Amino acid sequence: MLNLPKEFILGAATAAYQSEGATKVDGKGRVLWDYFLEEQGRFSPDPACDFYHQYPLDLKNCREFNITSLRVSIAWSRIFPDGSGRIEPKGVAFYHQLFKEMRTNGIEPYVTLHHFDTPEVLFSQGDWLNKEMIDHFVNFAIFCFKEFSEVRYWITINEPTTLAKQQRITGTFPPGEKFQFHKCFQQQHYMNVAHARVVNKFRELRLPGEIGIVHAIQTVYPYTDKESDRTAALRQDVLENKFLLDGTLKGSYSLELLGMVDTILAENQQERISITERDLAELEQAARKVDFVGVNYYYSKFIEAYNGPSEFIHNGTGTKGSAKRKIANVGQEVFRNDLPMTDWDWPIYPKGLGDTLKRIHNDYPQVKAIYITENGLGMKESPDQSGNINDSARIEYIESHLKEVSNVIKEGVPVKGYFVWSLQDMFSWTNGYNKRYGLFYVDFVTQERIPKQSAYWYKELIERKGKI
Ligand code: BGP
Repeated sequence: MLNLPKEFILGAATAAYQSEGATKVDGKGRVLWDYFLEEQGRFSPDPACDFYHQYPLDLKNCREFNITSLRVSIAWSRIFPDGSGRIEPKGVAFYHQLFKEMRTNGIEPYVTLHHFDTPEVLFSQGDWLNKEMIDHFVNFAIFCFKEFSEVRYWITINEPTTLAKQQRITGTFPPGEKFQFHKCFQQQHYMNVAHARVVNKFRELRLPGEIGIVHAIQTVYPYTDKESDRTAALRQDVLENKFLLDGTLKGSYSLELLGMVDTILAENQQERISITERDLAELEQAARKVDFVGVNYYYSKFIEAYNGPSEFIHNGTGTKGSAKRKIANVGQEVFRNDLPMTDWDWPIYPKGLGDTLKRIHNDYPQVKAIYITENGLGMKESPDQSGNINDSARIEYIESHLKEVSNVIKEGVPVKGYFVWSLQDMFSWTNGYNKRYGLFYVDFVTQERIPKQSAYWYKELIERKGKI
């Protein structure tokens, strides 16, 4: 039995590069992924689910299925093809049309400014490791704030942890670097500063609306109670979560935290990162001014001490049991046999979401509102003989995570909404097209949409105001 507050928002989420397709039309500039995917040759971001042309259909589906809040992102390189300077009017016009169509269908846009899609020109200049990227990002953000007055909810950056980790540690995001801990932390810091500068500008310009950031949080637990496992879990948490959470929600890094960062760097023979007084002042100011934090949660990690060489094998095909995740002088992930696992080796553990929400509330009490901005289950799916998609596992997944949300709300944690990832099937950055998350099935050849069983369930949940 689910019992969410009646004003609780139940929405869905998308991201530009994964859904729009149309990467070469209407003057769109290239992004970091274009070359990386071309070189890999595994799959193409075109046509994805062709949201660029099919959005009226997707928004109509939202309306018919009671979804009145939708997360979308603005592709930076549709507006500024080179990341800065020249503006592409067709890109600007597209987002005006999109927001207009959303309003016509009674849908509130929650808009992300950076969802993994740095323009190629800026990527080639160092991406988030080049401090000038921050200036360009602030300019892009200010342009969007002033231009798109249709938007009331802004998200600065999606999942800084995923970007930093997958670009610099696991090698699964472009440029594909591995175990560059110094770069990972430096990039995290610069993204914290970029987020802070955008928030501070937003307030300085006295713009209407609300602004926040979206963090992916994989809740980290020690595999056993041994001290060595507890230390490993703490380090993993610093690497993935705490440095970003403290930087954006507390607005400072404690000496203890910086000490742990230095230890991880020193033990991996890498230099310390640079942080200026001015950066810290920006962080401190922004943490007081942020309106909400978004939490993307998919799975938790159980970490055991590990001192061998770093080894990371990405399961990007859905071949269960093929992943390895070991980080030297940090820890290795243990896959527990007692927990259900997705085909991509992500343990399903709803309690991790509840624990993370409580942690945010306890450690960052000034956070006024939390949204689950992504949560969902990736599966290999196809219609059955009668053309239906029975995704009861997804319903179970969503329901069990929403139960955790409902429990922590009763304990006083200010969770205001939940956005299922994803509205429709789309392309997954490192897994391509066979990892489907949508409430709506997409035939990527014909672009036909079919509501899955989960879409009907979600519709009813919204109709019954979170009580089912
Ligand atoms: C988050 C991203 C999304 C989406 C989701 C699912 O990290 O914000 O863009 O991709 O994860 O991940 P994946 O596609 O790797 O299964």
